[in-house]
Amino acid sequence: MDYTKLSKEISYALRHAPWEYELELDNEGFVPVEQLINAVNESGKYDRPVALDDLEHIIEVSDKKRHEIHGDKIRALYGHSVPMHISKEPVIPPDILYHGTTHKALDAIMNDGLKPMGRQYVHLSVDTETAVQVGKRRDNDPVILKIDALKAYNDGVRFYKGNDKVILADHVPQQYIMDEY
Ligand code: HQG
Repeated sequence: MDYTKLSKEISYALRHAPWEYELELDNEGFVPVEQLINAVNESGKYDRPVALDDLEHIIEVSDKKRHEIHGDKIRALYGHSVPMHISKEPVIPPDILYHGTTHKALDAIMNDGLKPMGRQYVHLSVDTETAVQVGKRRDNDPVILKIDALKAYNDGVRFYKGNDKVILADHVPQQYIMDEY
């Protein structure tokens, strides 16, 4: 079983294109696990049928907690771009959060703040290691921005739970982007 391929396909289905799998997300992004498994198995692109154990295995061994099984349902914890709004649990952020990005995006970010771009939320990291990992997807030497998160929260910016390393926000105005770490 190619678990990387399966994890990517699940993320694609649950974050970006549930309709391609005839899935309907509820307002927190959940779908019945059984429906997801059946949909993935229809393509027959794995060396054997995908089972619940495989999804549990991916969640357990992954370096990032991308998905969550709750009862008989599964969801992506962050990363959504679907048109329907996925509601996330509000949280009070820590004092400081980080965001790893590219040198290319820096001027625009310093002008407009952090915007969700193609996704529903801005993705922030709880530590610099995670931010570096995020930034390295697009820039070998990423820019790590330091966010004055608690101040932003106290001024009315809303934050939400992603996973233990990722916190989401609607928009982070540029005055809360303190400096490069
Ligand atoms: C940038 C992955 C111009 C932003 C990661 C980022 C994460 C702006 C890009 C998760 C901007 C959006 C999300 C502005 C922000 N002008 N560019 N005003 N504001 N940007 O992929 O945070 O492995 O949508 O800096 O690890 O990179 O898939 O967001 O570079 O946790 O599980 O616009 O996805 O997780 O890119 O990544 P993305 P992201 P997975």
